[in-house]
Amino acid sequence: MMKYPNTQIPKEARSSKSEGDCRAPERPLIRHGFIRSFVILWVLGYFVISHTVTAAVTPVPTTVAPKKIAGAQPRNVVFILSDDHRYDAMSFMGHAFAKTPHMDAMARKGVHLKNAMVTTSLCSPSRASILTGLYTFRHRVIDNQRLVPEGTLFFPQYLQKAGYSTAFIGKWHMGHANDDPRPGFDHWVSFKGQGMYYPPGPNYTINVNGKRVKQDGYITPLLTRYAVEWLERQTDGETPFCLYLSHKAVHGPFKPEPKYKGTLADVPFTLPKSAAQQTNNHANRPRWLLDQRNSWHGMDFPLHSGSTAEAFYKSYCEALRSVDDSVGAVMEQLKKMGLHDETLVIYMGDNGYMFGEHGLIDKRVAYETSMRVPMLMQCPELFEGGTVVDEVVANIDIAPTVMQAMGLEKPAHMDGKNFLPLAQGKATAWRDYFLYVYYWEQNYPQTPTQFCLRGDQYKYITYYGLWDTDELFDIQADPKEQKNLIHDPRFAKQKQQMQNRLYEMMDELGGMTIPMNPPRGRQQNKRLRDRGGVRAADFPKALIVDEPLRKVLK
Ligand SMILES: [Ca+2]
Repeated sequence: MMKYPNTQIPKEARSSKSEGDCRAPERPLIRHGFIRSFVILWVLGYFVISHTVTAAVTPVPTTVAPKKIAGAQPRNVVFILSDDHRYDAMSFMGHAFAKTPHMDAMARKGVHLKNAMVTTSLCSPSRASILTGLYTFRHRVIDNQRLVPEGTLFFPQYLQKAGYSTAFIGKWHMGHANDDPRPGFDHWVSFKGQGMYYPPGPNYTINVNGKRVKQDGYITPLLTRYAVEWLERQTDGETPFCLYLSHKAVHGPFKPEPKYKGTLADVPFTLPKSAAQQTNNHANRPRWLLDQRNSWHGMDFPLHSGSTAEAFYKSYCEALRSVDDSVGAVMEQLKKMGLHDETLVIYMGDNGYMFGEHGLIDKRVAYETSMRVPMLMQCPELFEGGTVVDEVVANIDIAPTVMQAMGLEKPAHMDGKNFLPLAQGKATAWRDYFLYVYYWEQNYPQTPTQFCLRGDQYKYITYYGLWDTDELFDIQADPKEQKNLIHDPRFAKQKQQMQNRLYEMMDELGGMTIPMNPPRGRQQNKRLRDRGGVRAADFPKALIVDEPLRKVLK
């Protein structure tokens, strides 16, 4: 198992280095007095330490310089992204009512990466991680409200520079302001912000290669049609291509295609067990979580509506049918072109979604149903059908993986790793812990900043900047994350180890600053009075004492 490379100077070395500098007799600074020298050198020493930490992370370059892997044969890639598709809403996963025959076929004929996660469970940050190969604290796209920062590099820029054919079709959603073509794509079909399932009026248009074009009907088959038409044009047999098909579905409010609308109305539905107000362990769950239940992102007041998790979940799975059809249509087109066996197709969701788990709807949080995503991969020339990958792969790994498949080296600044060898049974160093981050935004104030470290057995979550309880779960014994072990003295050592490792990783990866944005957009902060909306939740039991901790202050 691989640990993230720690290229920092160890603590002992750091302190001896700055002490050594202080003692260096030949330094002219020493002549100006011990105290002044000490202060100056302490500052210099601090700079060396800060510089050392920053230097552990390779900066994003200012130029795009693809490096071809010697002897590698570039492969065509189709990357299909859906929006908010949770990891288990596929029929081959045994889901109660989701129907996904084409995704099932991908799992059967290809690879199911069953522990795929996102480093931040939110549309724009996750999409930025996919496109840049970077953690959120490095690309700094922390909410859904604005454009990417200046200097952001998208992996298709490398593909384009290498002479490959590239297309982006669908939802971009990093900023609402415009849908202009972004760098790295020869062909562009997109729309502002979230896009619309149906055109909201006769004059509504989308952007096709810089031209305003009317949206012709329901969005998912329309994007599929644009994708298939572009594939049809990739006929020279020499130029490798990369299609990035990015669906608007199945983002809420969920609107299924007419042929699927209402088809799940009568199927039985059971809320997840964690939706119940717990009695046994409820006392040590975070206050923010109990409060969120009655909020825009809670099951008691979902999107400030009188609707239910059941109604949401059913229309979501109905809308998913069209995304599944899209997967089938792309596969069919590749077959028609004779490229089916040699093309790498990857399907993925941009973040998870909850329908009553922990009393919540939506994503953002570090619980499994939020941070896990579906991921499937197919390429008969590379992988045996029915392969299952257990290792944790993530959105940051997509860029290095696609680049590897297309015969290009991973640029040194990217955080992710190529996961192709995992699916081929080849020995490869891999991560032992997975790091998750989410940053508070004023628009949805009910979800706090959180950092999470997920290992094979334990998951540690800290809510940063909040007087509340952190959480520790044994995700093997308690996969539904119902029993917060953080106040159990038997797990004190485990908690400490996880906490230490979390901050070590943040330090190694350049995550020890919290990115911030000025507020923008509406705030969804209402509570429904008749569901206990006036009062906040009780403090966790473990934080309450009955006696003063010290009788007298000495
Ligand atoms: Ca999303």
